[in-house]
Amino acid sequence: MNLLSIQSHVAYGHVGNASAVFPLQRLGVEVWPIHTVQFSNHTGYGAWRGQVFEAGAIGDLVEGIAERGVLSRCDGVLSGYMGSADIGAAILDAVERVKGANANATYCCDPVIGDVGRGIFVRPGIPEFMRERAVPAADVITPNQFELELLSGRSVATLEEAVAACDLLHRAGPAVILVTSLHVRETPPDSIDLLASGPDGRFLVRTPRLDVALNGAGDAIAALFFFHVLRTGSTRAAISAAASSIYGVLARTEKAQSRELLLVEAQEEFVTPSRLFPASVI
Ligand code: PXL
Repeated sequence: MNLLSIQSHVAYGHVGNASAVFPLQRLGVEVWPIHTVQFSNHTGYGAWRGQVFEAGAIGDLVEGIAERGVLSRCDGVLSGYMGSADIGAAILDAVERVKGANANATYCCDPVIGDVGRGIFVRPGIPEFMRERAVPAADVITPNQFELELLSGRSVATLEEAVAACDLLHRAGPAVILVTSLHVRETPPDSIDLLASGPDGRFLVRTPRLDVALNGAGDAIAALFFFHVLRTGSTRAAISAAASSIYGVLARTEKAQSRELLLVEAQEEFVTPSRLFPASVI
């Protein structure tokens, strides 16, 4: 499997491509990473250095890959943190280009906008871009609860409301949706839910809530979920595999009290998760 992964990169730690690329490689994927920004570290630290790349740099790299004659072998595009709406437009151009070369290629958009604790952490214009352009162009999306509410324009306090918000987004385009970090009325206080909705049905995975304050887990789970959707064609198998792997990594990270995901140390979790969480039908 060959995947183009267009997202942020950090030198230290694990968010964006620094969170998505290695798990995919560990699972045997040839990843073609293109970085939208290169920062010293993730923005959750409050301070960082580095650059947001010009939108033109993305098209340039895609052009260079096309010149190698391999674009038709690209099975999918994964995008995450965009940096600017211009970069978003360049990503959608890349998706169009890949789909032009391989009609079976799939686009997974992780609509990175913010989360419940921090609010919106991307530049102005990105939330609108995600809602109006990126989500309609995507085959798979992986919003967290905060992003699901923002994209659907609905509040999500119950499972039924989460499903209704997903249905609204399905109508906008994507056939497969994974909602991460979901905590609704039905979720016990010591748990966290993942909800997936696709052509084969709607599925829930509930895992214990871990005491970790981290960035980048969403980027890894989007990559894992996309991989397993492509590999199995089953939303149910994909949510269970992705949730089990990420839980294993987070459990190790919690145990070590690490501020960064222990992706490398816990890499076996991508291949054989220590604990399997089956998905239930809802
Ligand atoms: O995990 C999302 C993310 C991606 N990229 C960068 C970030 C963050 C979250 O903090 O800072 C650069």
